Amino acid sequence: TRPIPHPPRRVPLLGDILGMDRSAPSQRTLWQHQRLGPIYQRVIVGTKLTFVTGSELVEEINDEKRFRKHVGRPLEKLRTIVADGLFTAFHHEPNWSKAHNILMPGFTREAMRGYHQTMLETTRELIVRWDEHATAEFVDVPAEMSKLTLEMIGRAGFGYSFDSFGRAHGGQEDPFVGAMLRALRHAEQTAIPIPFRGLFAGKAERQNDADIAYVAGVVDEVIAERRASPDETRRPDLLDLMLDSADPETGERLDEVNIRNQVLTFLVAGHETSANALAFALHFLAQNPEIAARARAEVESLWPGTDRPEVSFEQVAKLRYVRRVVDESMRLWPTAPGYFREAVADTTIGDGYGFAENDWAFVLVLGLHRDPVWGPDVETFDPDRFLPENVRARPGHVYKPFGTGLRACIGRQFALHEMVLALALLVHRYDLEPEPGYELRVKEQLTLKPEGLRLRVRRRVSP
Ligand code: MNH
Repeated sequence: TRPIPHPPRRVPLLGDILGMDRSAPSQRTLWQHQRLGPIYQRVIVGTKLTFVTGSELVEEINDEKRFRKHVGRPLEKLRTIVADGLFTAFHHEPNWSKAHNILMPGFTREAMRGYHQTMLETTRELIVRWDEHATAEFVDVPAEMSKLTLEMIGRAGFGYSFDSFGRAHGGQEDPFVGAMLRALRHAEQTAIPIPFRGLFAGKAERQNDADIAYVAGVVDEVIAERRASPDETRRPDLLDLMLDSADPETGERLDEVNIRNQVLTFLVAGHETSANALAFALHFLAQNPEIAARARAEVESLWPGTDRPEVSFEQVAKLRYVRRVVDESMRLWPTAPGYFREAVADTTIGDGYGFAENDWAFVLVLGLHRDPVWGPDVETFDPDRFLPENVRARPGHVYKPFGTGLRACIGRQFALHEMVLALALLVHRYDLEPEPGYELRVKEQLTLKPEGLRLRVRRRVSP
């Protein structure tokens, strides 16, 4: 084997601690790759952190026979909230395959058909609000998209509304949302070690315990409510699947605690990534009027001259250009910036980079999506990269916004349907105007998000 490249300046004992950036670790890692090549390693006090981004190396690391998902430190931290839920389960935990088998029917094309109307109505509620308030002011795009996607997964998955667009909370968000987001941020902050943090953390820890307890209590109520009033006539949603069906392999059902972990997992994994991807897409549309015009031409051709389009399930799959806008947004800014893999047994990748069993690497998708196979102009936003002939000309493993293998995103179809639908309705109804002088800054909180993105939305279609 040969040594993996590392940053130039090693500090005695501590190792490669120089040049870390806690506030933007993925963007920092992208920059390191640009200097050090497709694989590099930091050794910090004896702990190896390996980063991979090159197309050929990623192809090997994605090989399910040689590598599997690794629950990296940020995911491990989330386990205080969601334990062995699908996203954070270790490969050997029996609840993973049980829950996977039970929930898969909730993510088929037929299941999407069942969620479609809910997604449509939720987007219409957002539009009603934007019509009332937004035209004069700038819209806080990431915040609004976050409400939208949280409502979509809450309602479609569990029949639960956070009342994000209502006035029940005097314009404030549901306390569940605040508690969940605080707990998430807390898990993230403790994912990166800071010496002596524990000494000052008493108050934050107590708040966190209270937040987790509150969130768990709300989910238990949702489950209890459903148990008390089952509805046989409704299409089964994710909650029904978990309450009423057994794993075909083992014949076993999910236990109460695991169901709660899964509900929280879906609320967490299923809303911020989609919300931020939608926000990036709206940014790129606002910045590229000719691309927005093409997207608009496509939606206009489906719904000419109507103010309130009746969007059918099948029509969403016909929005090929809008879909390419979504795909290209996730290429430049994959909102899940990467994923962890670990070696199943001792192995080497490339020409001789050694991995012992269980050694892990972080695949920086942010960098993979800028690999030379994408051409010379990787920073340019160009949806036509996803024209079928261009997709066919590239290897499949260079576009991985939803991860890879057995543990890839179970919600991919859900996310694509909601994003294409919402984006189509928004460009159909509004002209998007950027805030003068805004330059994209990307904030990292587990997911990537366009920081401070505000747009003015002007209604296009008159009533
Ligand atoms: Mn999602 C896993 C990205 C939307 C539910 N998701 C993953 C992984 C990536 C990912 C990457 C793999 C992580 C890893 O290897 O450690 N997910 C996304 C993106 C979007 C997204 C970029 C939107 C855009 N995800 C959604 C939605 C849902 C969802 C929507 C639910 C409705 N995701 C999951 C779950 C997992 C997951 C659950 C864990 C799957 C498993 O390990 O079995």
